[in-house]
Amino acid sequence: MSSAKISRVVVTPLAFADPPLLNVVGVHQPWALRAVVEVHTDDGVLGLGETYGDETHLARLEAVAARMPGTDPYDLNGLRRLVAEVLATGDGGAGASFGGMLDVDSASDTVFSPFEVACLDIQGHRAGVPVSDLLGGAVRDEVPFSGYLFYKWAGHPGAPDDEWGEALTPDQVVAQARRLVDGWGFGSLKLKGGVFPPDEECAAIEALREAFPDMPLRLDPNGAWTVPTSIEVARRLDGVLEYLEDPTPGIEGMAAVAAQSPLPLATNMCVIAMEHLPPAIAQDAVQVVLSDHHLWGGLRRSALLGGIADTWGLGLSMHSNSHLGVSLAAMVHLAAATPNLTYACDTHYPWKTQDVVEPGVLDFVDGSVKVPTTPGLGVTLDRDALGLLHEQYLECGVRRREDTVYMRSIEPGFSPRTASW
Ligand code: GKR
Ligand code: MG
Repeated sequence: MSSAKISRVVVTPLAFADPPLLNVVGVHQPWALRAVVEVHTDDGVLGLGETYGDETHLARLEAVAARMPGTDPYDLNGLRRLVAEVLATGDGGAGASFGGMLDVDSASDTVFSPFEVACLDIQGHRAGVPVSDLLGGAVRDEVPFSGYLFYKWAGHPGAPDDEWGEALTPDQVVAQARRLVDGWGFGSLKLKGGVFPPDEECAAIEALREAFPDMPLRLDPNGAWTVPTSIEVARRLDGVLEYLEDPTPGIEGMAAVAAQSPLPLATNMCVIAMEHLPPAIAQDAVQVVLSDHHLWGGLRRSALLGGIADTWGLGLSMHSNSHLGVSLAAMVHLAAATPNLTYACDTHYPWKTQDVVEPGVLDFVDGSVKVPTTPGLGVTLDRDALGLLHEQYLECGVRRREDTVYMRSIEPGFSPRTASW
């Protein structure tokens, strides 16, 4: 037992402007939702966490937050039990779904995660050490990220064009890549596919290869293709991609592709919880797993995933969703302290124009973020920005991520393209 007790927990839902980024299930809404969790202790320490902001998730976060005062910020096993107890009595259904693409059977990992991160932030502040030290120590001083390319419209329908402009053709994708490489220094690139027929997306990758001869490249159609199409693409892009991410849905489908693919397959869709690892490993369905502390139950469980991946000879990369600086800080500490996380991590960070942490700490230099060495996560909440993004949440009317619903408001006949090419 430590001497500190949790005195107060505040969950603040936030909305920040998001461009019309296209994917297999539709298009990003004008507002992306997140929630920032503040855990305060009776000795005046504040810990931060960040997670999804969908309303079902928020209700669960609130229910846990209400039960945390009086508990010990070092007792993470107790926190896990508390989350399980609260979820067992809740009425929001057992599972969790975010954006129509990521579905998990149990919400306990996603609900636990931001509180665990906040408790680790507290522990770091009290001990005077960075969170990476609590995870075993940083094995790298900076964490490389990949530039995340999206097909996109010039602007949201009815709104002025955004600063990125349209990206629907291979040339426009290359122009977007130049902007990401020139502005942030990224040394690898990932294209979000599943938007156009595979031949067009392969052409975009080939155009990127020509424009950036030495750049590691990835393509992720979020399960848009059948098994035969996936094998065809893998053969076409052999020697061009460092890995092909989720070409087809499901562990069995991925195993059928992997059996004939010259390229390694990666996933953040068919292996997204511990229970998916045994069947995926048994079938050799994937060669690279994308970790994500928001989904896998926090930083310590994600570190455990790193150990499992290492034991079974799986590569390890990191997944991202639209996020703010508290999440980025946690991702950086985790990646720094995970020796076998050797692929550049994904991040949506360049796509946002607003943040809730004070600037400076998480700047990208040569595509990497320096691991903060100050106590805890190393980031400070900007209270004015938090207030503004909360006001935006109250005003915007978006209460859950619904890429398909939004797309149908623009193209009424739209259907998600899962396994459709
Ligand atoms: O932001 O549209 C998006 C992405 O497609 C995201 O939702 C995915 O979860 O980035 C993710 C991925 O790698 O699949
Ligand atoms: Mg993916």
